[in-house]
Amino acid sequence: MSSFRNVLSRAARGASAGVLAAFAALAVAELVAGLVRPAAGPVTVVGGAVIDRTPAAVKDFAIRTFGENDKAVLRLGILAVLAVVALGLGVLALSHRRAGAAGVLLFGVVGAAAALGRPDSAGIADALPSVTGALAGALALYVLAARAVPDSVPVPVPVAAQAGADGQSSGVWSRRGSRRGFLAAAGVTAVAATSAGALGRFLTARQGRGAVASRNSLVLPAPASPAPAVPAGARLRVAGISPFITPNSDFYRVDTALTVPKVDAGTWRLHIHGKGVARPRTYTLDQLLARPLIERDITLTCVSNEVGGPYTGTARWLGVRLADLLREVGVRPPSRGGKADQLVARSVDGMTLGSPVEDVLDGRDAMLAVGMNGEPLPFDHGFPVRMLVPGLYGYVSACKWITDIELTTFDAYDPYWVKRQWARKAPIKTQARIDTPKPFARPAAGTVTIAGVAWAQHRGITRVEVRVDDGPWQDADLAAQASRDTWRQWSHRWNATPGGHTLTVRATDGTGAVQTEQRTRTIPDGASGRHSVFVTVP
Ligand SMILES: Nc1nc2c(c(=O)[nH]1)N[C@H]1C(S)=C(S)[C@@H](COP(=O)(O)O)O[C@H]1N2
Ligand SMILES: [Mo]
Repeated sequence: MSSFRNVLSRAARGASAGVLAAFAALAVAELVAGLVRPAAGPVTVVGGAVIDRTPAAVKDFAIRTFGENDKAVLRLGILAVLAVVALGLGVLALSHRRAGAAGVLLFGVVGAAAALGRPDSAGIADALPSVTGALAGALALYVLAARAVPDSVPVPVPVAAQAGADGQSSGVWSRRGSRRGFLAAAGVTAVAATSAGALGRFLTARQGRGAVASRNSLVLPAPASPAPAVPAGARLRVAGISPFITPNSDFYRVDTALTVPKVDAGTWRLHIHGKGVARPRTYTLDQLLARPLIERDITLTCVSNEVGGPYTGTARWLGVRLADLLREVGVRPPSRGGKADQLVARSVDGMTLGSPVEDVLDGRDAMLAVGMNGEPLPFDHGFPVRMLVPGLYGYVSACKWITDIELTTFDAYDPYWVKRQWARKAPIKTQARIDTPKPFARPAAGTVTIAGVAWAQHRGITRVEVRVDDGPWQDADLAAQASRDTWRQWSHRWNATPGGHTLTVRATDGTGAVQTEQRTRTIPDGASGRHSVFVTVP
């Protein structure tokens, strides 16, 4: 019994040595990342590598299931895997100290490889956080494992070697094997690691301060071309309907960035170059802001949005007309002999998104946006500058933290998502969504208002119809259309009768095409099908 307990406490000490060593490794890595480049931290780079290698279907599942928490879930997953491996390495280190320490170093190699393989890697220095972290972790494990050897297997040391100055023996057992020795070493490791981690966080926060200050001091100029007034009838007064303008704090966020890029507006640059660019040019933010700005209400939609899903929103965007910049550097549309048919936008974190040059130059309000709903772009939404092309899903148009525009061809280059099973071209599909009643709601019998939004950006919405169960399609009341690039609210009064009912909606776009009934997945170019909500009238 007592030997069983000994084995248990031995294993527990091994395991805690492993976990502490892993903690020390991550903390030191965090500190070094704070000094070198926060985005080069091991959890961030490994997470980024995992995101890039995740099959499209799994990624889509993650976005669907965890929504905006997808990144937190990934981080927790990585930490959980690390914790389990650390437990194992700690127990291993009790009997094989070198092997345990080597195991920790191996993780450093994985982290370093991930860091150097990131598209935004700043070179060899990016390996430093992982390497130094692993060295610290290996050392910690080596030292802790030595002290974790339980009392029942004492290490005999010649008495003379431990004799004090007065010749008195201080004991026959080495302190290495004592429980107190282990606890002391563990305590020192924990305190040192916590301090290193805290200092790392502080340094990281400080690095972002310049960007935060540059955003706080940014004064957006008034638009030369203000947004057309939203017609009074564009906003329906129905409880539970999506507001016409989505507040920034509620605006969906979809991207691959594990740490949101904090770009300093003062040092930000946009480089435009590539095929058919007669005069390649680099712009500063001040140069963009000095140009006439346009202001437009535009609904942005994510290709990962399922039928009835939440990844769509409307904002009042302020920005530079992209077509003007492209013409200035000599770009012509393919239909007028231009050499490039694809515009590849690249972000500071190495994301690439490709849009058809023809669409960008066809007169629509494609822009490099600097403002969102009256304030500079929030960091989450691409500060200082992002691209928007009305009518195209975000992944083929809406590059956040943009820093480079390259004119090329669809034949010559596949951007990030296209390399991962998504379509090269992806105009937004016509969709109508029921916002109220909610699925499985229990509205009282009598008049119930069914309402929601419908979108078919750049084609516009001309009709929305609602059907109850297998009944006839009935015209919903349409709110006034603000523009064909925005969604349109609709509502329908229904005389609800007791029982279970399926409510279905469909929209017709400006070309007269009725939203298809055909259900498709989000991959490769957006979900189609009609939104239904089941309710029970008690
Ligand atoms: N740099 C960068 N830009 C990006 C992405 C990204 O992952 N990285 N995701 C795109 C996708 S898929 C969409 S739907 C929109 C979402 O923009 P939002 O997060 O501001 O709503 O950004 C686009 N721009
Ligand atoms: Mo998206």
